[in-house]
Amino acid sequence: NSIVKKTYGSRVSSQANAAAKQLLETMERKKSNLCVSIDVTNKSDLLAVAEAVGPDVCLVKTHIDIVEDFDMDLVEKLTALSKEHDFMIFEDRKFADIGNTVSLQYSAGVHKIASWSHITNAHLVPGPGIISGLAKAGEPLGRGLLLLAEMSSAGALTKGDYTKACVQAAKDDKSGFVCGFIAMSRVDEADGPCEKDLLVLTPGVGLDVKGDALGQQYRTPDQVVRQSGCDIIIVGRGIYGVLMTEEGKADKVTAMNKVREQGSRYKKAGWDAYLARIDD
Ligand code: 5FU
Repeated sequence: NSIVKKTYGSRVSSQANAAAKQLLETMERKKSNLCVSIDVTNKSDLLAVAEAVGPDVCLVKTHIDIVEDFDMDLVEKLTALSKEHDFMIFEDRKFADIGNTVSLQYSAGVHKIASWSHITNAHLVPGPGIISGLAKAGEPLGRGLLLLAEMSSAGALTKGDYTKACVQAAKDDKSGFVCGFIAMSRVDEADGPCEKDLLVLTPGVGLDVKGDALGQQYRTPDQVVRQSGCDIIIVGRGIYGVLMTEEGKADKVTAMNKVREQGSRYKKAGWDAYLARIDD
């Protein structure tokens, strides 16, 4: 009865959270456990990548505060693409303040994240008040929250008792607003089967390189999904990285074709790893 043996579709009915339910349905329908992380600094590139990989992904992840020409038109266009191509949106905001402050950061300001992002995430450093603060803004809108139980970067302090406390907080959350984790492994089943069905989303995924110059560490979709039991692979530069090269900047059309190719390559690798996991 371990979660890693269940199909994504069979887990839909055990979700208390509307966003998690919709995400698992989308994964099953599109046969995709791929989330693309579009970490580009202008609107047109962000929308172009979302358009190119849209058909292959279940989720698009943003860092909305890095977009230099951000406006609500970007949000409207991204939302339209999410409907057209059937993907959800995850703002990787990594909230980390007291409940009252994060509630405002989530709902107000320039970005009004809660109004358009189906899923967001938070560190548990401030204690469980951060969950209640975010829930105040996100729950009425049917949003979902992921706790950062583990990180992919070298030397991360998210380990041991801290990771365990994140898992416990997710299990203890009665509201159903917490729907999973950012983690490198099946943290919710580290000490045996978990009654609550939670999602594990995992960044630090790459097929061609092992890391970057700033501490990022990559593992393959097979290591992440089959060997470590995570649910969703998050891939950034492995997919859109060509846009950052001189050739990519000079010839956007060829570059976008490469982005599309990498999207379908990672989609297949992620899904093959999942099929192997439920079959193993
Ligand atoms: F929580 C985390 C983490 O532990 N590692 C990460 O890399 C989040 N990330 C994000 O995933 C990071 O902020 C990037 O947006 C993305 C990884 O991008 P990459 O280009 O695939 O390295």
